[in-house]
Amino acid sequence: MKKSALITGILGQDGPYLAKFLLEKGYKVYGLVRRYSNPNFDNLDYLGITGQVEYVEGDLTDESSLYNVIKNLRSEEIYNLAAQSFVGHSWEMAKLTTEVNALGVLYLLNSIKTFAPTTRFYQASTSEMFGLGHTNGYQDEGTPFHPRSPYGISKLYAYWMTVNFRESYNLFTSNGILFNHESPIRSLQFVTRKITDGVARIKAGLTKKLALGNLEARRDWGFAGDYVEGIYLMLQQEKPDDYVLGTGENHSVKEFVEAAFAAAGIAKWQDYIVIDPRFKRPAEVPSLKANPKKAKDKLGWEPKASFKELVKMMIEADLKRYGVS
Ligand code: NAP
Ligand code: F7E
Repeated sequence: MKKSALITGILGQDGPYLAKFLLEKGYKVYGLVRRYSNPNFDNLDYLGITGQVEYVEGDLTDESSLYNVIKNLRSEEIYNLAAQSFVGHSWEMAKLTTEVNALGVLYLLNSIKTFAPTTRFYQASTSEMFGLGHTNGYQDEGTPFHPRSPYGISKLYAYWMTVNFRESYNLFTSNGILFNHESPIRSLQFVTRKITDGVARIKAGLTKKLALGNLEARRDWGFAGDYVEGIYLMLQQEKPDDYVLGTGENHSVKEFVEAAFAAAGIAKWQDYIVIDPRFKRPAEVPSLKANPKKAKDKLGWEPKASFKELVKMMIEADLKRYGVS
């Protein structure tokens, strides 16, 4: 019998990479999609797997829809990747962010406890929960949390609920605390893809400027395709636990800009960048840098793509989209 997995957030960035990974392992993959008149399958199309996933309808803000899906499927594994994941919007949409990212996880956990207690559950936790917290400039599983956005706070609730269901009901529930991971199918609102898309548009002669916010923020950027293996491995362990996934090095937004312009063969990036205060945040997370030692030691996981390779991969994909090279 094939193992089956349900992935929420199947239409986002990580959903398609994880689905592809699980399909290659022989899984039957179900993808939760919201009721849309016109769902967007572009990211699954990009990876060539749209027809290989079976889609089920449900919404993280609707508890009964999740009950039904979980009761009907009783899949061996559930990967909860669905979220209002854009930090920048979370101040204006704090209630929605909380309903999806925090309460949605409570609904999923309650459904698993009631209808599928042997199902293994993965929660997409985030380095945004650390916010200002660090241990000598790094963050690991023991670093204190100090979230700086409604997004980070909503994810912290979900993180602790995931821990609490493990401790209270003996369920197999694990958190992956993932640092920023990017790819050619990253949504355009996130800074990396906004930059690589913007640089490609400049190269194609479609625009002359790229407006950004805080260039000094530092992030630990890896490749999403590498991270889904770590996510999978967390659910294959003997016992549930929480793990940090990241590269262990960070770069500023400015360094990403420099690398992206250089990869596209454009000199003097300063001529094209304008600073627009609209893209700055009410409270910033200045620096995130993972210590992924536990994942390496216990899961045997390590990221493969370097920062330079990631930028190159994203720039090449965007240049191709605009028909330039
Ligand atoms: P993403 O591209 O924003 O995808 C999120 C998905 O969630 C979207 O497909 C969206 O569906 C779905 N969704 C939103 N609200 C929903 C609702 N009410 N019910 C059902 N589905 C809903 O995010 P990602 O980059 O793939 O990240 C995956 C997960 O990891 C997220 O939980 C994110 O917060 C977390 N995370 C990401 C990173 C990162 O760097 N990428 C790092 C740490 C943690 P639609 O397509 O219908 O809008
Ligand atoms: O911002 C700065 C911005 O929106 C990165 C999500 O996947 O990773 C992601 O959250 C940095 C911030 O990602 C612009 O202020 C400057 O310091 O790409 P981002 P994020 O906020 O780090 C975490 C781990 C998640 O969990 C989230 O779901 O870049 N920045 N100028 C800008 N950011 C954006 N978006 N746009 C700008 O113009």
